[in-house]
Amino acid sequence: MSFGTPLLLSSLDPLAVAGGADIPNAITIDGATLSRSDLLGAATSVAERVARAERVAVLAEPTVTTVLAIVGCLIAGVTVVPVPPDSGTAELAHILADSGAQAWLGKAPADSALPAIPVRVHARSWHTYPEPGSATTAFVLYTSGTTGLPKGVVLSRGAIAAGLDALADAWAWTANDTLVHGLPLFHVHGLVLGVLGPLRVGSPLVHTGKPTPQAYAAARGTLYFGVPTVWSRIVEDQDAAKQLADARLLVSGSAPLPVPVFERLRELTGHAPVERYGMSETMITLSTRADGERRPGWVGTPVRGVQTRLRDEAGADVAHDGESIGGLQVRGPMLFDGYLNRPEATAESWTDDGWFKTGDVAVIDAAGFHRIVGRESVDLIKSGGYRIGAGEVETVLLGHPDIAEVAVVGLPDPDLGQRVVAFVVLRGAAADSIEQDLIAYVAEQLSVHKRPREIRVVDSLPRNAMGKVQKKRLT
Ligand code: MLC
Ligand code: AMP
Repeated sequence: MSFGTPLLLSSLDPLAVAGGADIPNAITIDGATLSRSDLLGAATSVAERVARAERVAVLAEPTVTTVLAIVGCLIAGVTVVPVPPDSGTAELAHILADSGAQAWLGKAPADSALPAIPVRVHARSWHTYPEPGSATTAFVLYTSGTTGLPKGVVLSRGAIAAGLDALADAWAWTANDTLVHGLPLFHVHGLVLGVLGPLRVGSPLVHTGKPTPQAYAAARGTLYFGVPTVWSRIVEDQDAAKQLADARLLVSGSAPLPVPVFERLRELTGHAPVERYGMSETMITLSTRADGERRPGWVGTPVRGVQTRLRDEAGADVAHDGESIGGLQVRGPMLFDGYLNRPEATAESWTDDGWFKTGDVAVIDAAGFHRIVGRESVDLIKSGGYRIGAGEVETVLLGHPDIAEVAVVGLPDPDLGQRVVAFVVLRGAAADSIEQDLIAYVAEQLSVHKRPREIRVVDSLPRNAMGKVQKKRLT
């Protein structure tokens, strides 16, 4: 292993495989298991096909093909744009145009104008490629902002390597672990931590498809990743939860873990979950530690290499006294390189002295423990761990002929944390099925997880004297 080096995936070095370090069950996904040497041989064959491209799109279904496409690109130094497999037409068109992806690698959506480079699951190559430099872009990950279309987060190999090594340190994650999760492969959590993490550490991965309580229980791993919705569904299924007692570490992140879920998980499994905090732009910057305190409602201390601070609205320092609230700013080696094609948005997200403004508000106590209090903007919604921009959903709904005005908010939800609710003012009488029609309309344009769960038809939206919608009054 090579912790501390900037060489992403150096533990996939063919010499290690030839030297007897093969792992028979390196990855299990979609019912198939690949050994490390199979994975390496097949991914190198992908690398040979794709090596002349600069940037390719991968329809990130949880399959062997997706894993091979991504690892092949990492070997060849080609940038991957992971695309949510359920992307609607508007979202897909934006991601392809903005990213400049030259081709699909693996499966392509129907009717796509881009060429597709096939991934041959059974092909093998043992060619060796020089390790691309750590400044090479590994991924452009699309993520929603408060307004406008999703922005492409440019993540380098060096940032990913630093981020993964810091987590291996915090969680005492080693080749003796078996990681289990069933998260999507187009975000930091499921893809970077959940696929590249085990490859770098050398621990087998079991991807469960959907992250159901039964699948988590059956997988018999040592290390489990989940968003809070996954954990809250697991504690509802006592039998499944009790089967996680043999695990080493249960890790929650991507959204706040409700304290009652933390407590119930501890009761049923005997494990206090590790909570960690991150963003697409920063990877994981805060975590409780395998060997440290786990405090319900708190996300722990900075991981290796990270510094944090709190600032008030005027930019002044906020005390680390466990009570004073401020905007959380971070810096460290796992941060992104900027938003693709968006120099202004990139500049706005950094302070003049080089700290990244997370947009989250937090408190820090005297021991350096952090609690995330919420977000600065009501327009970024977290539902089931997915980040959804209210503005993006509003823009789509305003394109529907029956809608005169719309405000999209995230209302508290016991299962999803927040659920997407659209308050709409109609232009006139509409069909009885208008609510279902509008939900389906959003799913056609964006990803299905961005659909409102509820549509509420209202006569008018609450506005202030300036005419701005007062979203806090929409409950
Ligand atoms: C959903 N459904 C709807 C609907 N929304 N039907 C009608 N209208 C709507 N608005 C349907 C679904 O299609 C599904 O149908 C069924 O209802 C259940 O949907 P669900 O409640 O959404 O459950 P599920 O599909 O199981 O999804 C829950 C979940 C998912 C937790 C599995 O939200 C998830 O995978 N979240 C992970 C997000 C994530 O990885 N975030 C990380 C970001 S990175 P059917 O027919 O399919 O059953 C990051 C950095 C960090 O944040 O810190 O990690
Ligand atoms: P994303 O870019 O999808 O990774 O979303 C990042 C956002 O998720 C952060 O800015 C936080 O608002 C939220 N988040 C991630 N992890 C946590 C956590 N452990 N607790 C609270 N919020 C979290």
